[in-house]
Amino acid sequence: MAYEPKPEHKFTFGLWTVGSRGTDPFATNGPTRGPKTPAELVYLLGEVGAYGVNFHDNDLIPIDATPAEAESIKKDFRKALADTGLVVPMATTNLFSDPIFKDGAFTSNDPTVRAYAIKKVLNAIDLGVEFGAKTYVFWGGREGTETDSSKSAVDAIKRTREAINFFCEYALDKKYDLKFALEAKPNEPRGDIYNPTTGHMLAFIATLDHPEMVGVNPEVAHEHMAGINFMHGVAQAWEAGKLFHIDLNDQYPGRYDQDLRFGSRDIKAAFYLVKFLEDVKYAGSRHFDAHAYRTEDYEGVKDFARGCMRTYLILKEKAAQFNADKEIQSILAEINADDGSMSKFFGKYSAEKAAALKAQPFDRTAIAQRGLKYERLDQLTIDLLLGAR
Ligand code: GCO
Ligand code: MN
Ligand code: MN
Repeated sequence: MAYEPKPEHKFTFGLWTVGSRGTDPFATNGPTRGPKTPAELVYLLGEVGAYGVNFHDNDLIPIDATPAEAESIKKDFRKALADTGLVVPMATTNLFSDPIFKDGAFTSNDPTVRAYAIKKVLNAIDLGVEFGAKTYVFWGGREGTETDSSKSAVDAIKRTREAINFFCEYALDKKYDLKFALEAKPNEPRGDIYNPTTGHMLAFIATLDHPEMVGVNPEVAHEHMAGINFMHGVAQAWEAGKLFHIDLNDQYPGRYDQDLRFGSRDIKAAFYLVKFLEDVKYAGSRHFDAHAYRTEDYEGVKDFARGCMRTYLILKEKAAQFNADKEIQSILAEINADDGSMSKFFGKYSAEKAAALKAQPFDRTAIAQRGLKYERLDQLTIDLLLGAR
């Protein structure tokens, strides 16, 4: 079967993604789909061919479950994993749904909220590790403000740093094989969220006690909400050795957080992203953090999940076609041509090099007049994506 998802593609979904009941962001418009248990969602994911399932602590175990209830849910979930062969590569904590987090978790002004948040994460890490998670995500959905009269933006960063440092030490102390991935988002559900982009997160990670344990989990929609080029941020994270996880979905800029099926909005951006991930041989999960339209029943949820994976695989094929296309490659070879005559000026600084470079004449006008064929190159890419090539 063409474009069939296989375990080696590492396609994963969150319990909260296929489990989304179609509640829309306007709270008066409630669910359009009935609830499913975590085990039922694992069977659904098994049916569509996913490789793994991720969860927030409370996707699996409700926040007010008794220990006996928790054990019985875990037992059913474990059985569903064994029956389907699905794995749990990533886990995370819900630090945003309960009203206690109305003004943040790690960044709350209230020390009891901050302490409760840290305790909740410690338990959630144990739960994730119990099911084999190797990546632990932090998304600070409520770590922000509506009014900047309320909080110190510097304390917010310091408190987040202290919390992440604490969790790194906890994982080391417990000898967990775990790394952390920080997920940025500019806004929603808060008016503004601290560390709003992947770039902010990368800078923040460099200030941690164990930066080697911490990377990023960039999400398509979040960077599109910020109006920036997602693939560029992913590439920067990759180059820094920090691309620990990725959240794939889609989003129109300037709208509320839409979580659309991967590749359903900006096919070209999705193509460059898939091409990048495949070209560099990114080995991590391809996690779809999206949900089906509110119009769908659970058959539509399966259509949604299958669509995410199918589009990824089609774009992967297009990327291979791009790399094999003689005309595209000859333009790329031409625009990347290097006769070596400038090599003596690059690389490590020396006084001689600087002096030689200052003495070198450059014909600015002639260089600037050269056409770069990017129009042709882009149209070839469009032809290829539209199936006309
Ligand atoms: C969102 C986020 C979340 C996180 C999830 C895992 O916009 O709501 O993307 O879905 O990814 O909480 O950390
Ligand atoms: Mn999101
Ligand atoms: Mn996400």
